[in-house]
This record gives sequence, C-alpha cells and structure tokens, in this order.
Amino acid sequence: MNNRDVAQVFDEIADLLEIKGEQIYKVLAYRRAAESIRSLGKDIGGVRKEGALETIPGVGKAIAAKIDELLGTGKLEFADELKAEIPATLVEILRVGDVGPKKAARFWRELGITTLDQLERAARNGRLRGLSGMGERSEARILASIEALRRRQSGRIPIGTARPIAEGLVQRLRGLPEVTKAEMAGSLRRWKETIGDLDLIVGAGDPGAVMQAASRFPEIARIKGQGETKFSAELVDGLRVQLWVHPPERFGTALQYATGSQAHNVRLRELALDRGLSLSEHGFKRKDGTEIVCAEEEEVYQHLGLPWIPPELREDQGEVQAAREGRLPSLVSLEDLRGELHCHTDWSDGQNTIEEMARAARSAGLAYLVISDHSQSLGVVNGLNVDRLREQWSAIADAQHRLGDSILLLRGAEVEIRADGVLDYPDEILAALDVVTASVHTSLRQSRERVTARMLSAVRNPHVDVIGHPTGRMVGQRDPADLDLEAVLAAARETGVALEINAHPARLDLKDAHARRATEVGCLLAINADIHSPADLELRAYGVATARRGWVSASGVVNSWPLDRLLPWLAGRG
Ligand code: DGT
Ligand code: CA
Ligand code: ZN
Repeated sequence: MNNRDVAQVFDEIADLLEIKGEQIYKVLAYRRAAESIRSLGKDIGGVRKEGALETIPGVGKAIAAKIDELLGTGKLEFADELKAEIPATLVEILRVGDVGPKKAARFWRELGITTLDQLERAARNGRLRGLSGMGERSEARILASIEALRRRQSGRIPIGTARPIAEGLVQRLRGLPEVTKAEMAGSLRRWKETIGDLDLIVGAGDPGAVMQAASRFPEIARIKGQGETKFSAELVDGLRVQLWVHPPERFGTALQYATGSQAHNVRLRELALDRGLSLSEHGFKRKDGTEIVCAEEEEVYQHLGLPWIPPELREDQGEVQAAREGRLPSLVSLEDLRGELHCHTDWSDGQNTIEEMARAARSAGLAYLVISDHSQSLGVVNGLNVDRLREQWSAIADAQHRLGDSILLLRGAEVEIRADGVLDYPDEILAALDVVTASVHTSLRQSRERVTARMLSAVRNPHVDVIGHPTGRMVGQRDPADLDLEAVLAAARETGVALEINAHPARLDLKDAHARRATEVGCLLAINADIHSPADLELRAYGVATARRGWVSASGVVNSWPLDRLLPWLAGRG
C-alpha cells in the first residue's frame, strides 16, 4: 500500500461517515489525515517503521493505530464495519461528479435511493428537484455526470458523440497535401451505436509525413504508438484514435480491412483461401507470391466473386452468404426519406415555431412534416391539453397558408400511453388528427406483463398510426422496458401500425437487431429524428444507418413513401 492507497481509505471512511450523518468534526479528522498522508513527501511505510506516525499532521493515536492495522494486515476492520452498515452501492453514487456525501445521504434518506440506476431514474423523472436546494439545473448536471461516469466505465462512446469528432478529423486529414483519400473505418463506418475507438484511414504516398502532420492536430493530446502503417493517439477528450495510412494504390484492401468487422473479415479471408488467395490489409497474395492490389474497395469484393457489401451489414450476420446468392437487400438511404413524422415545436418542448420547423424541413428536401407535440399528461414538457391542441390546428393552417404548397403540414401528436394503457386524448380528438404517434415516456419499469399489455393496447387502438421509440431504451444509459417484443411485432403486423426507429443517437429505438426482426415479421417502420430544432434534422442519418444495419429497405418505411401513397394509407386507418 502506498501513500495514495492509504489516503484513499481514509477519504472513503470520511465519505461513509458523512453519509451516515456522523459529527462533522470526526469526518473532518479523517479528511485532514488523508490530505496530509497524500502530501507527506515520504513513504508512509517508512514513517511507520520509525514509529513516527503521530508526527504526521492530523494523525493522532486513533488514526495512527488504523494506519498501523492497514499497513500490517492490508485491511481495516473499522472501514469494513462501516461498509456493512451503509449500502455499499451508495459509494458508487459518490463517484458521480456532482454528488458528494451530503447529497448522497439526502437521496438515500429522503428518496430511498441507494444505486446509480435509481438515482438516474429519479433525475430523469424530475424527482430530485423536489428536494430543497435542488433544481432542474442541478438535476441536469447530475444526469450529465452519470453519463460521463458510465462512459468512463464502459470505455465506449455513443456514435452521436464519436461521429462529429471523427468528421472533423477526416476534414483535417483531407486538407493535408500528401493525402489523396481519407475515410472513417471500423465501427464508425459500420455505424455501430457505440464506438470503442475511432478508426480513420488515409491514402498517401508518404505515410511518415501524414503521421507527422496528424500528430500536430490540436485535437490530439498524445501519441500512444506508431508503426509503419498505423498510428494511435489519444484525443484531448480522452477518446482513442487509430490512424491507418496506406499507399493510394492499396487503399481498397486497407479500407476493407480496417472497416471490419473482424468476424466479417474472417469470412472474406475464408472465401479468398477457397480461391487460392490470401487476403490482408495490404492486398491479395497468390500462391506463387505475386500480388493483387486494390485501390478501390469494390475490387476486393469483386476478386472474391461478390457484389460490394454496404459497411452497415458487415457484422457476419449472413451478409456474405446473401451476397453470394445475390440477395443482398436494397437498403433504405437518407435520400429515400420524404417526410418527418415526429416534430416538436415551441407549443411543447421544441425550440422553434411551426413555421420555422416547416421551412427547415423543406430545406432538407422533405415533402411533408407532421407536427407532433406532446400530449397533456406530460406536464414537464408542456404537453398540450385538448384546447391548446385545437388552437394548434389553426396555427398549423395559418403556417400552411404562408408556406404555400411547397411542403405539406399534417396534424399530429405524440400521445402518451399512460401507465394504465389508456391514451392521453379522447377518441374524437385522435380521430381528428392526421397522424397519431403513441409513445411511452413514464412508468417504463412496469412488469413485463403490464408494459407489454400497455403497448399492445396502443398497437391495437385503431387511431394509432405509429409507435414512438417502442422500447424506451437510452443507449448506454437506460435499459429497454421489459417488453415482449415478439408479441408487439406480431400485433403491429396485424394492425398495420408502423414502429418507429427513433434516430436520435441517444435512443436508436428500435435498435438495429429489432428493426431487422420487425422487417422479417413484416412490420412497417418509420424513421424519425424526433426533431426539437432545425439542427435535429441531421440526426436522421443515425436512424437511416440503424435501419440499414437492420437490413431495412425503403419500401417498408412509411415516411419514404410519397404523399400519394402515405395519405391513402393514413386515410385507410382509424
Ligand atoms: P470498436 O472500436 O470496438 O468500436 O470496433 P471496431 O470494429 O472498430 O474494432 P477495432 O477498432 O478493434 O478494429 C478496427 C478494425 O480492424 C476491425 O473492424 C477489423 C480490423 N481488425 C482489427 N483487429 C483485427 C484482427 O485481429 N483480425 C481481423 N481480421 N481484423 C481485425
Ligand atoms: Ca474502432
Ligand atoms: Zn418526441
């Protein structure tokens, strides 16, 4: 045990005592001891041998005995007793940046919170702000700290964080004179929902020069390693980057290799071997030692007798077999989307007016936009009661009048499926809406039976057209509701309700595997960005990628349909 380890034990004791509500002078005694041990400047083991522990400032008889026990046995009974008395999981809460022992104690005593998950749920449901001295802002800070903690623990970051950073780096790389091509590779290019490290790949004649230049990018904090074709670094925000540099004439094999997935690459190497070739990131080698180099990735697949396989499919989930048999799906693309069915405005928790959102949607090339603010029971987001909803209809008509026929506005709502399964508006209101999206935002932790029954009642409601973010999961932060998804899919197929792929990178719900299953079952889907501001329209790319990872074609996505197909579909529903 070194000085820091010992100091940490005393800090932990202080935390536990403070959570326990012990006299503050006792708490401070342990903190002071921890502090002076940390700044001691010589090895505490040596001080103990000299019998001089009590000469350390803040260390009296009692604490000296504890240091002695700790260094002698590696354990401290007093600390173990405290841990037995106070829920051990509370210490986990202390690792959240914005929560000290005082707050942890209050969460425990006043709200019964003992775990990180419970704290997060309480913060999301707005329960923390009920405590005196806490407000919405401190609640939001705690949520952000929990996210940061989870990120540190899992070592993976959401794709919504990773891609913008990677895009910036790719632009910088493309600006270098030596560079002919620069692309994302790895899980970034396959659009996995979380990213371990950023793989970037460059085609350049002089790899050394590129690595030199890249090492001076302001985003790069330190170089972790450098080889002939690879360079790894840590960014200032702690993310890791792998930069692959290959000569332009070998860029195709290198890009294919670096894109992965590893399991997909293994399949390709097997196919190559069947043809007497060995495949590496540098190229193909024939048995006689001669090489085939590929500048383009398509050529790699061609040499294996395959059509090019989109990166989103490269997970060894049957894509190589499908490619061999000529039955790769024709995947939905961003250009296929003709409308957004999920738009919030400043009538509820959106940031912009109906007209501003409509103009933004039109600029993004959309032909229709469904205004779908929250319904009345969601007070925290200013959900609309029936009177305000009716008022909104005239506002939509006014906006439509000003916009002319350049984009069609439809009347919608994101209607809460209440805890008992009842929808948040009466039937005659639902019937008057063009598009009804039913979603669950609260009571997600109900039993499997209840939450499934609740979802099924929405799917079977004849007025419901779309189920919003069906499982309620938040990537890396909140588990999905305990839904019987197969039952929901079967019912959705039967009633023709579309299931949303919510494109927000914090949600991606349905996720890739669920989207694939939904497509296999024959359900309709909708890809919506759940927009709260014009900038959110860009998030549609994450939803499209999730759909593509789920082997989804445009024909099964209702908002890829032109109006002359969408409107009859809507009219044919309740
Ligand atoms: P990540 O970073 O965990 O989100 O996932 P990836 O897929 O980006 O994986 P990563 O960064 O370990 O490696 C990037 C690519 O490099 C991977 O997709 C395929 C290739 N690769 C890495 N190691 C191996 C390997 O041992 N064998 C093969 N065939 N490919 C590999
Ligand atoms: Ca990676
Ligand atoms: Zn929404």
